[in-house]
Amino acid sequence: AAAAAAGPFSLREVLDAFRRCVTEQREVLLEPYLSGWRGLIRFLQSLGAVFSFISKDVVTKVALLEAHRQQHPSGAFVFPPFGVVFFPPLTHLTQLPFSLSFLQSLGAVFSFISKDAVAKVALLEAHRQQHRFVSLQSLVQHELAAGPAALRARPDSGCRTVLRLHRALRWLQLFLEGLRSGEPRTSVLCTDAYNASLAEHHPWVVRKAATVAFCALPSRDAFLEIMNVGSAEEAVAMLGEAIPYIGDVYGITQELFAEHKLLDLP
Ligand code: 1Q0
Repeated sequence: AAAAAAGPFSLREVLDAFRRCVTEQREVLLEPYLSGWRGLIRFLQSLGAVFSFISKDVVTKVALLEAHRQQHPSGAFVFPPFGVVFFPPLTHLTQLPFSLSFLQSLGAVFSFISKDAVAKVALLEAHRQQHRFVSLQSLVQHELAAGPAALRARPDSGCRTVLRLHRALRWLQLFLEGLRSGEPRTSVLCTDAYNASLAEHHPWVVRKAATVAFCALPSRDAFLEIMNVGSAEEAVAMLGEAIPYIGDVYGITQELFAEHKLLDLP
């Protein structure tokens, strides 16, 4: 597990983890479930790192330009490339810091999402070790034993935490299906997947922030490359293999939570 935690993201690892999840008795094993999530989080962290790398670079350039500007206070400076890519359109040097803070806030959104996922995985890992839960079913059974009211009142229950990841897993399934379908605009794929899954559970401000951040996602080709499984064709083939396993884990969890009326845990 320690070795698996290092190194770059690989879709194969995530696929293997979700494949190991479901037993013949249709139980969802917690250990591979959490490893699958750890693999996904690594991917998300690398996105956050890209943004913070870019914004650090821009910070030094802004400082340099700011020094120039102060030396020549009257000089208007046109920056078409930034103006095209970022809002607000940049036509004057004094606007540069605003574009920069936009870039930094994108990085912040991605690191916010990954911090939330990291915290949830860590909480579940602690529950798993403390009670030696093997499966999701045993976790649910154990927490329900105290009664549904007590479970609903707990902000740190394993069940409500799994439910958050479960909804995000649906997003992942839809997003990966979209990538496989060939649609080149990842921001559209991601937004559609989000609107059909997580969005209804998030407050307005989170929905807006997420939707803006999605516009900055890498291209489809870049995604297929980041998967680290070879050519674009091989990546698409592996997606075809991975999606049913993720769908299976999602479906079993959905049924389990519906059966115990846990789908709306606060
Ligand atoms: C690829 C781009 C990643 C986009 C991730 C999409 C998810 C958007 C999430 C929106 C913001 C969520 C911020 C947290 C809000 C929490 O309040 C919320 C509720 O929790 P609570 O405790 O307050 O009730 N938390 C959640 O809803 C959980 C969200 C977890 C999101 C985990 C997303 C993991 C994504 C991994 C990246 C996988 C990309 C795989 C692509 C593979 C192809 C190379």
